[in-house]
Amino acid sequence: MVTVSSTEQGWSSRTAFILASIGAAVGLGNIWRFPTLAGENGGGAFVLVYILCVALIGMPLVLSETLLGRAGSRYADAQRSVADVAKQSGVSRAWSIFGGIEVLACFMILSFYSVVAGWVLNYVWLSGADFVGQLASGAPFAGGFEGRSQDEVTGLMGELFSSPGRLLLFHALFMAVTYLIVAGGVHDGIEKAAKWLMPAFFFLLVGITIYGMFEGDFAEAVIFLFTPDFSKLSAPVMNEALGQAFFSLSLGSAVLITYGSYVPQNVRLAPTAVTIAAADTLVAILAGLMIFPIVFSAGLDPAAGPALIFQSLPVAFQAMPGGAFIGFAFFILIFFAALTSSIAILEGPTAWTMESFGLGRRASALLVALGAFLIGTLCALGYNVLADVRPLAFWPVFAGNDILDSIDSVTGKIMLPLAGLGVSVFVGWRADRRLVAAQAGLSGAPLLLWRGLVAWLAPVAVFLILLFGLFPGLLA
Ligand code: ALA
Repeated sequence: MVTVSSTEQGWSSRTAFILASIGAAVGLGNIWRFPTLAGENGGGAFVLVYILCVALIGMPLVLSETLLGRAGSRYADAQRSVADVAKQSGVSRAWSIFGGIEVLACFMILSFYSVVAGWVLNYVWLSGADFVGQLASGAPFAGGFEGRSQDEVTGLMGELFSSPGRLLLFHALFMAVTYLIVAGGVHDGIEKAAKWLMPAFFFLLVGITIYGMFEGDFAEAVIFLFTPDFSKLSAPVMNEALGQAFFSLSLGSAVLITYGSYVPQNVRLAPTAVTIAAADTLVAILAGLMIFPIVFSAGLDPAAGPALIFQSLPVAFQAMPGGAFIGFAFFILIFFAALTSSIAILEGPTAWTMESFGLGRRASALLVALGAFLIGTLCALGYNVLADVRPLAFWPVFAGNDILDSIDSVTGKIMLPLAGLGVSVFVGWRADRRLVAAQAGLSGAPLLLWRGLVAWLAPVAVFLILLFGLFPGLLA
């Protein structure tokens, strides 16, 4: 048996843990998925349900998962951490099945995450070449993609999707960078990357949001994001919001348990969990406030779906002063966010592989990265040679999904909430109460409140939302 955490260095400080965890949380989920879903589901109503899901279910579960990781910190992998806590609590180790679901979900997410991050890299490349070209021609403040028609700019995404080689090249490149960082270890790889990338990310985020305030239609964006239209709410929309909260906070996906296992015992986990959840939500809202002013000022459709940031925004950047530079900075920002998340998503299954097969970090990370790359390849081919494939055609709510969307839906709408359900029941009802309270660092009313949310609200809400979200016919 290889005891991973005994052979690994943990985080060097509380700040390092917070930065790495915020890095894990803040990613494509915030910048790509959140604005897309908010745009498709009517804006304010979705945002409200999302915030409630984060505050009442997500935040308490962030604490539950990190404490499970630390309490079972003889192991870094999620499955064995849960088994260890079950053992310490004198209950069946079968509860570790939920840790196992988390590891599997994490692996599946990595496969498509890297494909979408590859699209981002493609746009970093295109917008970078565009900006350098403008710079060379002595017009550094020109709009983006000058000299190309609007159709040509929106067509860039179609060009990418119809080219398996290009999709796979950037998918491979992104996975390779992720691998190199994770292979460097917790301290010298993951922590160092977070310390550089997160401040750069925040700088770019605030900078572009301020730019949007002056150059975009900020007022309309605020109305869109904060005026709820409750007629837009339905069980599938609530399932979508809950799944998004899980995805964005990296819940139910082994990440927080594994990152929690590297936390020193003297760090108080409760305030840390609040910081992580609050920062992640703030970034999602800021991302909305960064993107929608630009979308509205260009008269574009906020419900454009997944193409919103890849097709709509480059068109908007065309007409904006300094658009070439802002476009380039925007895609770099998404790249940084995606990278700190993919590192965490690779780390979860890597810890499991190290433990399960007694392999070293580099070999384990390589195995996981290669496996996810292959599944990701199918996702990428789902836009061209496998475009007709609908893996979940038998299931009405997922019937129209292509390969990438199918994996995204199965993980985001089923596996993550299911694992979260298991974790909430385990921490709320089965794990040793004193152990849990001591790890959480809570007592008195805050402990009661947290316990109530984890033991009662989370299981009931997650169960109902899963049931009616997946089988909306039950409500009819
Ligand atoms: N939590 C990561 C994100 O939001 C997966 O992108």
